[in-house]
Order: sequence, then structure tokens, then C-alpha cells
Amino acid sequence: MYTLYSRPGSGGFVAEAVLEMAGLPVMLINVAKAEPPAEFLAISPLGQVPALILPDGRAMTESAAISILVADLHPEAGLAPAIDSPARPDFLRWMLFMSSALYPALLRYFYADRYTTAPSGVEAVRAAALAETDRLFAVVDTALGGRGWLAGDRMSIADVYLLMLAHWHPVGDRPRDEWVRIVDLCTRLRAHPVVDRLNRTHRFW
Ligand SMILES: N[C@@H](CCC(=O)N[C@@H](CS)C(=O)NCC(=O)O)C(=O)O
Repeated sequence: MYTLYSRPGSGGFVAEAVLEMAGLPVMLINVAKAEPPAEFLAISPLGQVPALILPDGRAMTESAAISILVADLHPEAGLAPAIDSPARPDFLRWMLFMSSALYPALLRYFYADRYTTAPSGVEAVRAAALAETDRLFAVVDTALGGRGWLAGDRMSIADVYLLMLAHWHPVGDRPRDEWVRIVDLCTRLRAHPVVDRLNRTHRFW
């Protein structure tokens, strides 16, 4: 049994998705932002979700690491290209691009006060974060040219990660219309039964 600490509307979405798409038993613990339980903080000292406890008791944080590990541990679910697949470099590239560049840019927008010591600086941080977010999404949109999915010719958990980030876009909670390939990918993925069901709690769209 996996135990997952998550919260509606958070990066826990992709971790819940990979576990459910792989058909794994999971105990879901919703962590309130205001009063995170001590056992959760012991695993996730920054108080961030998602955090995962593996069946053998080991614990980990980081949405991308959780997604990659669970997908790799359960190859039969087909959620990540195999390590020797030609699609593997793209899979790793975009998973890390999203978790190390796009996700933090969105965090700078939503937690702008953490990125300046000047109260008057918050709006400037937010504006810069939005511009950077747009620049990064445009890179992903271009990379999707001539292909349906981020890695290879089938859906992977990287696409679910992109769907999640795209619906955090500060303008309208959805990808900008000009990113036609991201919009198209999201439209197709929203029809996935697990994605559709998870959205009932996460309410991204
Ligand atoms: N690098 C982490 C970031 C996780 C993160 O920032 N989670 C947000 C929710 S989307 C959170 O729990 N924030 C609470 C806080 O920072 O106080 C990951 O990819 O899992």
C-alpha cells in the first residue's frame, strides 16, 4: 500500500494520477495548508505536497521523482517509456524541464512574496514570473510540433504533468489559445477516465 499526502488543486494531482493509472492501492491523506501534521512535515520539511510513502516504508517528495519512480516500477501500465526506448530521453527531458523550470516559475507567480524582501516588489516578481511561464510554455508547445505526446507516440505521465501545469496558468487557469498543441493535448487528455475523475476533487477546469 502506498500512502500519498496531497491536497486538491496541488501538484499531488500528477502523483495521484500515476498511482491510479498504474492500478495501485493508495491511502490518500489530504494535508491542510494551515495545519500540516507532524508526520507529514517529517517527510516533507518544506510542508509541500506531494509526498509519498512507499509500500516498504521509504518516503520521498518531488512530483517528478514520484511520477518517474512509480511509472518505472510498474512498466505494465505504460506510463513511461522504458529506459532503453528511443522515447526515454524526451520523457526525462520534459519531466525535468517541467519540474525544474515551469513549476518553479508558476510558484514564483503564486508565492511572489517569498521572492522579494520588498513589499513593493511583489507585483514585479509576479510580472516577471508570468513572462517566464509564458516563455517556457511556448518552448513546450513548439516541441510538440508534429507529435501528439511529449515522449514517443503514446501518452506518458509527462503529458499528465503538462496538463496539470497548463491548468495552473495564471491567466484563465488554462493554456493560452496560441499554444495550440498544448491546448489540443489537454483536450484529449481531459477525456481520460482517471484524469476526468481526479478533476472532480482538484477542479482544474
Ligand atoms: N518541487 C516540488 C514543489 C511542490 C510544491 O511546491 N507544492 C505546493 C503545492 S502545488 C505546496 O505544497 N506548497 C506549499 C508551500 O510551499 O507552502 C514538487 O515538484 O513536488
